[in-house]
Formats: sequence, C-alpha cells, structure tokens
Amino acid sequence: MREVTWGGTRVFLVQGDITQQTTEAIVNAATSGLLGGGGVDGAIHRAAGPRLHQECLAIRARQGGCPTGHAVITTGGELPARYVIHAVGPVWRGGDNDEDKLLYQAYSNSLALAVEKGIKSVAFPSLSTGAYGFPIRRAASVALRALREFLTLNPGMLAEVRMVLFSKRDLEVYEKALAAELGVEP
Ligand code: AR6
Repeated sequence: MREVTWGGTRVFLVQGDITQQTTEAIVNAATSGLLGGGGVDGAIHRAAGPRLHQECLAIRARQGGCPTGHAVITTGGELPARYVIHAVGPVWRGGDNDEDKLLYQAYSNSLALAVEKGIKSVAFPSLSTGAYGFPIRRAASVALRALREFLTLNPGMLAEVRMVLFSKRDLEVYEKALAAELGVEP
C-alpha cells in the first residue's frame, strides 16, 4: 500500500532521492547544531548550494541551533523545492530514552511549521534511520502515526505529504507499516 488520504491530505510512499522532490518543501534530517553532515543533510546542502549553510548559520546565531524533536525553516537555495524544513530526529539509544516521542515530534513539528508558512506540499526522508540508528520498522510506524494524527487533527491544511525512501527495502518497510496503521493486509 503506497497511498492514503488523511484529513483530505494525500499521503504517498515513494522510492527516490529527497533532493529531487518538487514538493514546495522538503525536510532535512538535520543535527541540533545545523552545521551539516553526511546522509540526507550532506546531499541537501550539496544540491542547494552555499546559501543554505549561510541561512543555517544565521539561525544558529539567533537561537543557538534546534533542539531534538523540533524543526526550523530556510529557503531551498538551488533545490527544486522552495523551502527546506530542518528537522532534528533523535539518536537511537536503545529505545527507553524518549526516542519514539522525539521522532514523533520531529514529524509533527515539521508539519506544523509547514502549515504556519502556508506550505501545501512536503516531502520527508526517513528521519533518524541512517546515521542516528533508529530501527526502521519502529521508526516507520512512529512516522506514519505522527502523519495520520497531525493530518486528521488539521484537515485540509496540506494537499500532499510524501515519504521518500532511499531504497526499495526501506519502501517495503514503510508499505507494511502503512498497512498496519490502517489495520489491513499489506
Ligand atoms: N534521499 C532520501 N533518503 C536518503 C538520501 C537521499 N538523498 N540519502 C540518505 N537517505 P541520515 P539520520 C536515507 O543518516 O539517521 C547526517 O550526517 C538513509 O538511507 O541522513 O536522521 C546528519 O548531519 C536513511 O534511511 O539521517 C546527522 O548527523 C535516512 O535517509 C545525521 O546524519 C536517514 O539517514 C542524521 O541522521
């Protein structure tokens, strides 16, 4: 299952590269320091050009970075997307250190920021499941629950939300999690 509508918002699971998405905003898997790194963050900064880094430095100077579970917004620089929402997911520390709650918040705070800015379409990567080590099955179920709850509580605010999975295997994990979220067979 790769598509569902929650609160009037179409939600898609796709395999692809987050930097190529043509949604109005894409979400970055950022660090609290907003200084860039590898994975999604490195790919986004490379594709967006130096302006993104300058904007992140300005946010750092203003508010000292971004706490885990929260998100900040910049322009998209040279990306097809007009905005980048920099969300900070949790580092996996065994599962008993509020990881689920912080991951949930990273998704819902990103969506709240999009709505606040009047953004209508957003693409997410799978936050925290790379360098931060969050087990992807558990992360997929938290991510989809966060999307469903936000979108049903805020109906009609967004037209489209896309989860962009880098590998076929990751896409399959999210497809199973979506079926489980809906209580149907995959
Ligand atoms: N498009 C879509 N998904 C991608 C892409 C891409 N271009 N590249 C990687 N992924 P990660 P995290 C997948 O490590 O776990 C960075 O160094 C990847 O396969 O980017 O939240 C930051 O600076 C994985 O499933 O994010 C932080 O230090 C998922 O995106 C730290 O990593 C997330 O992988 C954040 O770690």
